[in-house]
Amino acid sequence: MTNAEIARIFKEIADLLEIKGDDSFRISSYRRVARTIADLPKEVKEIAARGELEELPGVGKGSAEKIRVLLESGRLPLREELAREVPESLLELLKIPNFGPRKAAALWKQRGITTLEQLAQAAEAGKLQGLPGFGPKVIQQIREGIDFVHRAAGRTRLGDAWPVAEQFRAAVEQIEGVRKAVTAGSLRRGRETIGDLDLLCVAEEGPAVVQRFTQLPGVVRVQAAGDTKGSVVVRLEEEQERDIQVDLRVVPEESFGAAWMYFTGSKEHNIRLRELALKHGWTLNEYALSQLNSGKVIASRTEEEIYEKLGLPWIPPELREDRGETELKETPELVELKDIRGELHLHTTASDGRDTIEGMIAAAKKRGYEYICITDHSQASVIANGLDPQRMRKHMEAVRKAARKAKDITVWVGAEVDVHADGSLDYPDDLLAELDFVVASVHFGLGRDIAHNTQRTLAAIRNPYVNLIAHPTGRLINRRDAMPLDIEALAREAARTGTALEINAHYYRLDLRDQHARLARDCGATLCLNCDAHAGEGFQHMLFGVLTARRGWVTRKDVLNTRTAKQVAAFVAAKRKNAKRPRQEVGRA
Ligand code: DGT
Ligand code: CA
Ligand code: CA
Ligand code: ZN
Repeated sequence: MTNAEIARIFKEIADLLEIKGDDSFRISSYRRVARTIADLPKEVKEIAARGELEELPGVGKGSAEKIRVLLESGRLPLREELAREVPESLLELLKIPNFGPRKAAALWKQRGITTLEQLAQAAEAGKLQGLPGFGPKVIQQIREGIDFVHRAAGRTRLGDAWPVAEQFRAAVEQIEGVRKAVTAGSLRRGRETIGDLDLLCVAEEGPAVVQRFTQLPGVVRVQAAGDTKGSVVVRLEEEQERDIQVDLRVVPEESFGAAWMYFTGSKEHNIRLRELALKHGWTLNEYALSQLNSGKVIASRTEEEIYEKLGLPWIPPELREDRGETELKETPELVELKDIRGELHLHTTASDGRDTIEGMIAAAKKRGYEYICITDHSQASVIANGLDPQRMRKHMEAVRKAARKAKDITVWVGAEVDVHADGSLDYPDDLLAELDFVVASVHFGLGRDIAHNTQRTLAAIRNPYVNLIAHPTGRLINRRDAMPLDIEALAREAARTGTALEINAHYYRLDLRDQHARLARDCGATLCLNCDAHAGEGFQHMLFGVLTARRGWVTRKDVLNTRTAKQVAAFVAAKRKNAKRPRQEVGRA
């Protein structure tokens, strides 16, 4: 069982208990366990094997026992018992915006409604009238909400949400009377997927601004329009039809810092800060940090002031997840977009890219990069038009020729070489030795068990010519799960051998993900951020890689491609010095 599956079961238990009307303390303890497990950088299975489940935050004796039962049998008696007491289809209803377990309970107990379809029919037929808490406005919201559920199933990838957020932020800033507009919520924290978009603006006339907001181009439906907040639904211009909700809050200048902090979240981070405030006899909300008794304001205008009063440095939004950031003594120097000097994993028309060697060099120069390494696919990637050794050698000449012509940029030639199921590489060592930089990737057979997957990648890391493991887990967000891997073992070996691990910056991948990147860094591994660009525009995704790295507490010095070309060459040379001579001789004979 994967962590995600276990977390889902705990969340469902909490929801079913709440619908049933159980004890609220019990409900929130199940929710806590679900969150802990969902965020774990390691496999629950391993933690259980070491007998360390109870060391996890929020996991007590009872929860630990339930996790063990789940791991052993794949089933949980409590979950099945609840399914006999409460119709499971009610869980579907909870996907409707502003619709919680209590409303679900009312529909079920008082109207016998148990599915989304029944609810849709009842709402259409006017059969919800007279139900307490279901006034005409709520019923209308539910009707629209069901529609929304159908088109917004799941969360939106960061890279799909980002341009919409920026478009709306800029449009809000243009509304008369608005002094500034910023993004907040999970988008500002750089999460890999986004539930809804949160915007905040400073203006005196709230209602007028909200009115204009609900009329902006791109809005397909208005969910709510109040004096200081509005909520609309926007259609994403994607090949996949999808809607996303955009929330706007209007605040006065003097509450801006407090509001930005509050609506940036995360909820868990906010709770920590409120605990800190309480210790001083203060309270913290979206308006201000103030005295509990007198209500006297202590700080409210900027985030910096509020953190300072709480005895904290300013905490970058990417860290605000209650993962130890409130223990920080100073703001860490996390990697920034401007620190990135080049990329070491990209493609051209020689394999499956859409731009030529010269085209990619020009795009990299336009971005201000000091160096790039062109890494087309090896032969095993047949669908990606991978190159056999002969074609690769010709391609190497072409790149070297282009490199000599290129001005103000260092151009290396490498390859993205497949790692076979047995851990061997798709090119012989003598060919690898001719390349400037070698990227190794697992593209096929990701479904094997953790031990096999880990051994396979470890073997690649141990090859003296391999400099980077690309998209280590192979996941595709919302499409394909990560392959099970012992990230800690890989990171230790990567650190020992001088091999970099990628944070693939493409927003479909973001692999290593935030928590894995943090673990890798803690093990001393060097990370490398690459867009895996298949065309010149591909370089624009670097921002998402940087956000992911920052969420993993990664600093500039942890990242290979923040270093100079000379330093990158030295990184490669240092590993090659350890190349096993005899093996090389055999390869060349
Ligand atoms: P999302 O939209 O699911 O990707 O995640 P967020 O973090 O953007 O969550 P959202 O949109 O529900 O709320 C935005 C922020 O507002 C959230 O990060 C923290 C704050 N917030 C919302 N509800 C609560 C709450 O009940 N308590 C506290 N302390 N903060 C809240
Ligand atoms: Ca949000
Ligand atoms: Ca929201
Ligand atoms: Zn690639």
